[in-house]
Amino acid sequence: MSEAGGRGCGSPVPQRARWSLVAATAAFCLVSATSVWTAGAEPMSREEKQKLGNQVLEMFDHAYGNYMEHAYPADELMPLTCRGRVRGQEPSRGDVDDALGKFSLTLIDSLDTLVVLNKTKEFEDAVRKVLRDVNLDNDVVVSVFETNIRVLGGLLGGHSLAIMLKEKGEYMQWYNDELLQVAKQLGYKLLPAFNTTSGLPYPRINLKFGIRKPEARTGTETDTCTACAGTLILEFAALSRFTGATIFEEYARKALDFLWEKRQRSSNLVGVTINIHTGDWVRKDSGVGAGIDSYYEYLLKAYVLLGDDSFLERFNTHYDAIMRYISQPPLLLDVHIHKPMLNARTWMDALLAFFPGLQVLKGDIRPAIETHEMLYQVIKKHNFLPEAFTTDFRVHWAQHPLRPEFAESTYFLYKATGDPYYLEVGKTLIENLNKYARVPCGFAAMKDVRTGSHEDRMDSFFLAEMFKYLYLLFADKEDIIFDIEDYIFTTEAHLLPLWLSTTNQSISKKNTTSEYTELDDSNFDWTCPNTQILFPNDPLYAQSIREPLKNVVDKSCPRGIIRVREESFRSGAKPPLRARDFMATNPEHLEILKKMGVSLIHLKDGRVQLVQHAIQAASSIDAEDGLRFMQEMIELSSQQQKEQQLPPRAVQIVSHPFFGRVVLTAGPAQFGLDLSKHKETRGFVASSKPYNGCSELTNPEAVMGKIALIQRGQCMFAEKARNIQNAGAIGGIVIDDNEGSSSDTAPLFQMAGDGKDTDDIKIPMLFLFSKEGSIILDAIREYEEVEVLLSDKAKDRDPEMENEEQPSSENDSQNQSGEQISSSSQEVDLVDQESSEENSLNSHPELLSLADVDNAASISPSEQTSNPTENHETTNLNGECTDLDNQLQEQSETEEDSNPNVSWGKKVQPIDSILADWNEDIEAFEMMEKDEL
Ligand code: DMJ
Repeated sequence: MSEAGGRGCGSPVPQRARWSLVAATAAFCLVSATSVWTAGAEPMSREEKQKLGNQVLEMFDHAYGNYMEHAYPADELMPLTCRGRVRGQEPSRGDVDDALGKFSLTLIDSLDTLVVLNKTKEFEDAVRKVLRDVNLDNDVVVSVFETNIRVLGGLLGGHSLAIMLKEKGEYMQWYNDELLQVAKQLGYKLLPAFNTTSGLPYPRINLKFGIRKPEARTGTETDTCTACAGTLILEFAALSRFTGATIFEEYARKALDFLWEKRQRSSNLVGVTINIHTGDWVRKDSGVGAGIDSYYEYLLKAYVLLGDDSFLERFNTHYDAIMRYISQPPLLLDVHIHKPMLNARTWMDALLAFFPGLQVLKGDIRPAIETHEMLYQVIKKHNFLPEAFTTDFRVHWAQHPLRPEFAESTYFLYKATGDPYYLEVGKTLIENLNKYARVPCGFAAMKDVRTGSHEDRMDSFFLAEMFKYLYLLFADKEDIIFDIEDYIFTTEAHLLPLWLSTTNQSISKKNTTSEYTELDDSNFDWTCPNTQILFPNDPLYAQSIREPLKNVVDKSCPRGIIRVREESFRSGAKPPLRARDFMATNPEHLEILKKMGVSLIHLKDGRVQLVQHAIQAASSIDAEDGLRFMQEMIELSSQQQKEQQLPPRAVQIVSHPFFGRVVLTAGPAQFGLDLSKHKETRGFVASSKPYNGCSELTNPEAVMGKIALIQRGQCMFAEKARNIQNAGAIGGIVIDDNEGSSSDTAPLFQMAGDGKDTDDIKIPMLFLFSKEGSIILDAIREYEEVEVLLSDKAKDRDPEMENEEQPSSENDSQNQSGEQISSSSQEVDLVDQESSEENSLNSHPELLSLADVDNAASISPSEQTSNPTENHETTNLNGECTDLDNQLQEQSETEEDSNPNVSWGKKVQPIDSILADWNEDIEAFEMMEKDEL
């Protein structure tokens, strides 16, 4: 450590102080930044900050209190049904459930948050509960990564603060390292996962039986994600250094060494997934979000915590590559590790929102401000960051599980700049959480940020991270009972003390390899950021960086911002044809296709099929353009398919005691009132008799003027609609008859018509899976009168909703924009889910097919998929639309000279190797298409 201490942050800085500067770079910046801050966003008064801090405390109590009351000792709270999530007792959600090990996950993940939020008494109780109740010997298969960051990290964070409190002399006087003993037990339980030749851990382990034994039911996996294998060092090293058992740090270091070895040597990037036996990259796309994120974070933080220069060298090497290839400010876009100038995606995932925070720690503030601002614009549009969004800021995956990454970056940027703008950002996050995610029994994840519908899910990281970062954002030093700068945040925001760097250091000494000394470190930044340099007498520095990005989301053009690699601009050549611009009737485009080795086949049914034979391309560069064109076409077509489907709708319970807080995701109908074009429909609910709604209702007086509940099955959806409409219902909700089905686990679908004219159906019809439906049925049992709102997007919950005491159903019918209710009934065949899904598929005959034909990809897009003029634009950062050709031309002029990689792709490659590369790309692309977060 002393060696590192001599090089970092200026030699005169004493070693102890240095850790603090590096670990809490942000705090260092704050000291300087607050002193220079004089203008820009209005400063926030101490009172207002305290008010917001108190609001965070109240919100935490609401989340934690409901978990403890209704879910504990279960792993997580299900905030809509107000009960614990116990693995095996709920329908499986796939990989997400691998975080649940029947070890009271949320309690452990919340331990150090309690101390940060000054709830010392509650912390003491919580530690006693962990020691009394938590069992680690469960026959359950868990994710090694999640168990490490949430449970091992939670126990170590709890232990770190327990010993701090004990030392202070008031609380935890009875504590004798008991949490550390539990952590050690867990550490030993995870070790069998490392039994691979590479040293990379298996992704999952059975807590009771380990791996590979038949009873373990795991250990046959071949791949893991880079973050999964590369996010262990902080917790494992802390465990080793706290206990003296060196094995943990050794194993984590070995895994990191292997990943470093396997980096793609020419780009210095890593892929998303790796084979744990061979070390081959399974997915060769690379970004800073899902699958890789915390690998980078842990390299930098391992340097901070352990003082080992090799980690900083590795981090800086990767960071340089990230900034060269992935960073396209304000965007961060995935690329291929072998062809890093080639974008692998046109969308970003929400996990990358942590990156600006990491850039602050690194001291690279400008791009951090830019990316954070872009993300904030997306949040302002959708209230939350959708799980994935496109380069032109449309929603790609609409969920939001209350992730904390954006709050984390906001906190670090505030610490670095002292700019009160970031306090306002935090205030917006608090408001949105209360307005859209708060439910009577906690906070519910967003199922769809566009509709405001909820998922019955409150992940433990919400308590471990979100409240910590939000509270710290508004807290002054005296609001926290210990010095936060003495600790480093793990990726789950658990706190590890920096003094660990000088304790039990034997492992780091042993493992210093010679390779690192060979690295050219002339570009390496060994110093901490200095706000005096970052903001040279310019209090408006951060604001001036944000300003051009203010409208980046609203004014973005449909085309989005897509980088095109340099060789596309080779002298005299036009930029390559983009899939969005392609017109099958444009002779010039057909000529370009031919050059790229792409042939166009007119099929009998009117569709066209594109097939690429790389060998027929005019040159290797044209062939590569062709490959990219095909990839874009695949992505474009699948996007178009998604867009052609009706978006989900929302059923919002507005009566007492819900007052709009519970929003359920509902499937739309291809018939009846279109809720996206009409005012929402509001009314009390009533069950129809017969419940399946397949014949004339026998209780028309009960459903008249109300929203009828009908069970799925036995007849067509349209028939049910007609029957309830004839009885005078103003809307209908079809509830799935498959018990236990849920939109958490099954894809939503649209209710198809009956193949005949359905214009006679005037009322809105929505579909709920059984779990969501039973929330309404339970509410009726408990409160009798239950009023709901059917809409395309949940209405903002406002005080009005709580005051509006049960409006009459007559008024509700008038809300229907005077729609006439006509009656007509038709005899139809029986229908089930399959047939209605089939109908909706049939309405999209242009569905894609992707095939390998002699090293060629084929695709069948519709002929009308593009518009040559409307889309021939991209956006600049001022939000103005500019001509893509000009922009690319300008870019090429500036990049040609300066970019050392400019010759990449101009190299003449043997055709065999190009073909092999293309096949790899196609495989990777197919893999990405299947990939989910
Ligand atoms: C957290 O569990 C950790 O931050 C992890 O590194 C990735 N993200 C989740 C929360 O989004």
